[in-house]
Amino acid sequence: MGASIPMILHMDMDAFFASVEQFDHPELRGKCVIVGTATDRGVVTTASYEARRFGVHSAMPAFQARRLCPQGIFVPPRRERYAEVSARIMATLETVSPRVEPVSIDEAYMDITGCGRLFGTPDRIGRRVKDRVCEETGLTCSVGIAPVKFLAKIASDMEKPDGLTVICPDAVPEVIAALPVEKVPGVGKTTAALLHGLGIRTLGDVNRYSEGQLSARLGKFGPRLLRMARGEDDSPVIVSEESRSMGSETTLAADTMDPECLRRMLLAQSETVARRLRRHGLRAKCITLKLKHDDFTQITRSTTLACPVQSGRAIHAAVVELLSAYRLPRPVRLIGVGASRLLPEGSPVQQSLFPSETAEPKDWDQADRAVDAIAEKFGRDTVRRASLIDPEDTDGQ
Ligand code: TTP
Ligand code: MG
Repeated sequence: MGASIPMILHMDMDAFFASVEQFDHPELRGKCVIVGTATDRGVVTTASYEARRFGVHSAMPAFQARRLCPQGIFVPPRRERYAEVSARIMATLETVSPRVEPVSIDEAYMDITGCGRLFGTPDRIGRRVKDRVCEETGLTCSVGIAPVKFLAKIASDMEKPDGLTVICPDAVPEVIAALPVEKVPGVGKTTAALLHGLGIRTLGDVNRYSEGQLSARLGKFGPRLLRMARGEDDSPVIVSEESRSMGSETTLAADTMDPECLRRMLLAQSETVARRLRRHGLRAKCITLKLKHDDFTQITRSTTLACPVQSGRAIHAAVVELLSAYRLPRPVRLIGVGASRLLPEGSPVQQSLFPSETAEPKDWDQADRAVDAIAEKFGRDTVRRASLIDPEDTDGQ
């Protein structure tokens, strides 16, 4: 397939919450896992594929799931953990193509147009995405690839779980002709019933109606449905900078030009950002300094590091260098550190030929991890960098 043909990839994790539970608790693997609270009013958030065989599914009342699958093991949801794994998945996708649009906790679109030169056929790109996600998280996902977004989403659902479906441009008319309307995004129960009433069973059947006829019955969705029936969908993959960065910023108690005070603020913020990176299993390649002056003018300065980092010390070194290179024209009101171009910590790191101040030796990693472990056990304030301890704190101790 040529590089100029648009290709969109849709990735959706398999039984996401349940798979994370099975990964974290090996004794649950191969079992009927139902994520949700088992109370009378509880609802199933998702179920492992083992439990789905008994008819258990998302949004089902817990009592009904229990009746259908008495051997089902109920596990209460741990949303923070799922968000953590999700961040790691999204960062992993960005190692394949930077054009990633996360759309929910467990799914994302990627624009892989032109990736062929680097990674080969769509099939090989899809395989690579699945392999990388599995290497990073131990979980399986399903991938669909098609020339437009809505077909990529439909494709990722076709061979779930652990699926990989590629719809080549040539195959689009055939897929549309056979696609039950219930599978089309935006077609719920009511719309499906209405379409069935018109004798429309597959997306291909929609082509028998004019835009006017469809609008009269379906409102604004009519023309959209007709475009999909023709294989058209011009919705782009939207890459948001926000989802690809982490930051910490503080408005100062009093405006200042004192570099020592600013460096100290940056150290605490660098530690915060570093801790979040480590918690999410990520490293950052780009560090940004943000300053707002007392007149509300704002500047940002960024640096790209040779070696992606996740330690507070390395982030601080980079951001202090940015601060030193900037001549403060007036007092500072707000200061912040940002980390972007995030990579999963397992991804291969290109070794720097010229070790710089911001290179991150292994022993820093180990020290940081030890600090994280203590902080997790005894609370964040039990361990702090010496330069962040206010001398008055230690008085009389
Ligand atoms: P889905 O991707 O819809 O479902 P899934 O990943 O569990 O299963 P699969 O994709 O293999 O069919 O949703 C992702 C997660 O979102 C899911 O694991 C749990 C959560 N979720 C809810 O909390 N409530 C819901 O009603 C749905 C559908 C999902
Ligand atoms: Mg899913």
